[in-house]
Amino acid sequence: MNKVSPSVMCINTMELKEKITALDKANVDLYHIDVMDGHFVPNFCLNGYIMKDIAAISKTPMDVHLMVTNPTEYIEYFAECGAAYITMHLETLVHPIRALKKIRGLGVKAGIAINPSTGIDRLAYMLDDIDMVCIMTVEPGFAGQTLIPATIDKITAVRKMFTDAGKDVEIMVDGQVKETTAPKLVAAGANILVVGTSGLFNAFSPEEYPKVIQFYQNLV
Ligand code: S6P
Ligand code: MG
Repeated sequence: MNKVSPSVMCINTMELKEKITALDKANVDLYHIDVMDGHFVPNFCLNGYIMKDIAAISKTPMDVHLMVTNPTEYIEYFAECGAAYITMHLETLVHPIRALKKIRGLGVKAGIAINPSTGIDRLAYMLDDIDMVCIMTVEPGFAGQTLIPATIDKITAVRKMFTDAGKDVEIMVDGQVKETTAPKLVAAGANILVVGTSGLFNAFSPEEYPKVIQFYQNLV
């Protein structure tokens, strides 16, 4: 069964409580917390305050997607805010293995995100240290973009790299995950689906969440 991680940046802040309540009722697996610094990506976004607000009303674990230039400086902070996964961009890391070990050392799952134009070769040297690879299917920074088709083969290649080495890994996909793209992404090897404007909030009403979340969870 796949995990579904609704992207919290796509929720109108004024509707946060009602949307989280509806999503919890629909049995979502995670909440996806996008953190942006206005430097690695040209936008600003969520932070630890909203994680604490969510944790006050929900037991659903959160995955933190750090789109910041210096992610290693914030590992303890987001662990303390309750992250179940902390994901850093490979493009920002000079010493990724050290950073991944630091995340795991805090009892948090360690993730690496890769931009659409970034190759996967470096991953081969850190297979033992990665719990999750986040394949960006759009350039990071904004919701509402169009999936870049070449990223789908990258999912297959990452899955094969870990399987060939006899290693387990979770593969997250982030960017225009919706009813028509999700089947291809899961078939390619993804098992965590970040759903935002296209696949959830702009497409379905809260009454429809249980049905659509189940659809994504059951894709094979
Ligand atoms: C984008 C961010 C994502 C978006 C998500 C939105 O940089 O990392 O998590 O929130 O992709 O989904 P959609 O359906 O609007 O592309
Ligand atoms: Mg994201």
